[in-house]
Amino acid sequence: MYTLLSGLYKYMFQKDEYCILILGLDNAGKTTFLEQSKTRFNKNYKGMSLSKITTTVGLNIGTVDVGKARLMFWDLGGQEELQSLWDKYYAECHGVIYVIDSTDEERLSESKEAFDCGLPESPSEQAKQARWN
Ligand SMILES: Nc1nc2c(ncn2[C@@H]2O[C@H](COP(=O)(O)OP(=O)(O)OP(=O)(O)O)[C@@H](O)[C@H]2O)c(=O)[nH]1
Ligand SMILES: [Mg+2]
Repeated sequence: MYTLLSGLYKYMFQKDEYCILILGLDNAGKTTFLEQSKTRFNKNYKGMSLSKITTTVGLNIGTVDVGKARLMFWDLGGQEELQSLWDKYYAECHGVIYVIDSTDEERLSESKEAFDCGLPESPSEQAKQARWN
């Protein structure tokens, strides 16, 4: 009976959790995107003033509930010295959002290079392996 009830409770209230990595160059707008998403989807979240957002040193985590899914966003700093950390988080995530500042034309090729170098060549294989190991 307990198993039945706990199964029903989980079915009704437990959310499926997914980890989403937010990547991109420094100053691309990753943290701003995360703050906007939290404000839009989390009813009781008041949001912080966008002008108060400063460069991310390390990792910034934010959670957003969408329907029956709980999305845990990992917003990584985009500075060059932090880009070497991207692939370590990449192996553990379910999805990636790559943010590009389309108005910063001078850095578009740098952004492409960071995307090509910062992530493994065969993403799905590496992600699958990480999940099975
Ligand atoms: N006009 C405009 N400004 C934006 C937008 N998104 C971000 N910004 C501004 O761009 C700057 C950098 O934004 P962040 O969100 O801190 O960028 P980031 O990608 O998190 O940067 P790092 O943490 O250094 O990797 C801030 O001054 C933001 O206010 C946008 O959509 N439009
Ligand atoms: Mg940031």
